[in-house]
Amino acid sequence: MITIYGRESSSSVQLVMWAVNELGLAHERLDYGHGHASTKTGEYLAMNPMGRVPVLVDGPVCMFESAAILRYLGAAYGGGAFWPSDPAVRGPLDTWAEWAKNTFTEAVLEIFVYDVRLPPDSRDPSILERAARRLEPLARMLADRIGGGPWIAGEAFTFADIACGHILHRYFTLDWDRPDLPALFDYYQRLQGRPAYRRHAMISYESLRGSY
Ligand SMILES: N[C@@H](CCC(=O)N[C@@H](CS)C(=O)NCC(=O)O)C(=O)O
Repeated sequence: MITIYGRESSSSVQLVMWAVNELGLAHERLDYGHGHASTKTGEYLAMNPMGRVPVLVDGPVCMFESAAILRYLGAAYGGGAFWPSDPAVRGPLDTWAEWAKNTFTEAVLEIFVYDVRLPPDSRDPSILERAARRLEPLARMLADRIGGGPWIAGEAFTFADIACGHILHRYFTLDWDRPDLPALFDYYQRLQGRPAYRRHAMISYESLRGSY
């Protein structure tokens, strides 16, 4: 049985929860992090010295960093198309997975912090303008990569779709001046055809409003 520690409102937890459910793995999720059980206890810090969510425990395996957890799940349970065994196939997909987590998601989260986390009276519109200028070309890159898809790899749904897609609910629901990118919007619509995406990656962030 896999245990995931982390609140479902965290985008990093959503990435892991979507993956676990997409792969049909038996698991439980325990509410830890902002507004829930503390991640600063000695017991939790022994699992993740960063004191962040998520943590995944699978028998003797204990991990943090959602992107690493996704790769672990792919290697351990993915098989077939989801986690291609050929490095020449997996490597280029992993490029997009890495880029999505470290570059694209970080840029979306900059707008998330502005639009959701900051109390309205401490928002400086120039921060939003700068964040939008950073995100727009990245969104174009992702739209160009997806093209007609249907998925990042083409016909096969893979771990790279989880890395790229988990943050799109926020990308498309935050209040900012999004560029018109039909390929990206169509991809987001296709993702919504996957029950695990709808249930685990389209979570309300209302409980986080004004929480900075
Ligand atoms: N790079 C880490 C980021 C972890 C992280 O910053 N998690 C946030 C939520 S997305 C967190 O723990 N926030 C504090 C809290 O919930 O107590 C990962 O992908 O796992």
